[in-house]
Amino acid sequence: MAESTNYPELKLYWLNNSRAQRIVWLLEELGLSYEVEIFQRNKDMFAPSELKEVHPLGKSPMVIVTIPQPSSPVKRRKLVLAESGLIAQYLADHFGKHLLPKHYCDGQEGQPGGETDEWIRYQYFLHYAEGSLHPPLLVQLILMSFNGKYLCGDHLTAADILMSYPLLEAREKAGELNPPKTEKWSEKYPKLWVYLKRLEYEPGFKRAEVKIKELDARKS
Ligand SMILES: N[C@@H](CCC(=O)N[C@@H](CS)C(=O)NCC(=O)O)C(=O)O
Repeated sequence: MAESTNYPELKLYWLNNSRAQRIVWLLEELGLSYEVEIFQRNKDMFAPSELKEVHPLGKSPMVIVTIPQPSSPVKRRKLVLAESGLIAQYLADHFGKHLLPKHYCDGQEGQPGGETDEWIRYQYFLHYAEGSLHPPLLVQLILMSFNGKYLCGDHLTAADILMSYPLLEAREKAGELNPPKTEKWSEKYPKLWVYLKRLEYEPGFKRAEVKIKELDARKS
């Protein structure tokens, strides 16, 4: 991110072993500089109550965006973003146009029904990642219904980043419950298997893995 003092400052409230991992990926993917405040889960696995001081939801991820507003009397606007979907949407809208599919078909800008299929898929997955359960079978069926490399076509979008966490976790859990089961995953969900491998090869994903290891090693 630009070093200019007129540029928004970003702070991620990160909890170990949590959905906040994918926001690390998103921030790395966008090449933004950001501060991280680290929270460790309590023994009961809940988040420490201090997170409620950031936002009443008290869960991670949360992001605070501080935007300089030199002409206003307050000088700075502070936005507290909770819910992964909102965070992903806000960051991609403002800092990551390359992570957005084309919004409207040519000549149909702003018209209901003028949206591209990719845009509708994008919106769907942004909401689906948290709004519904995400059984691997359903995602496998969705992936089989088109030939793109990613959920919304041939390019990575913020929707892939949001969906990565529940899907990778489901694959890991399948292995934990019954180790040979992950092998079966590749046969049972071949498209999903290839898709997840593709996500894991993304340079931004790899950068996020390094960053998450570093955050895990740091004490709050
Ligand atoms: N729908 C929220 C869910 C946030 C959430 O449940 N975060 C979990 C971590 S994966 C958490 O903070 N758990 C600790 C707690 O519930 O105390 C989102 O997508 O951001």
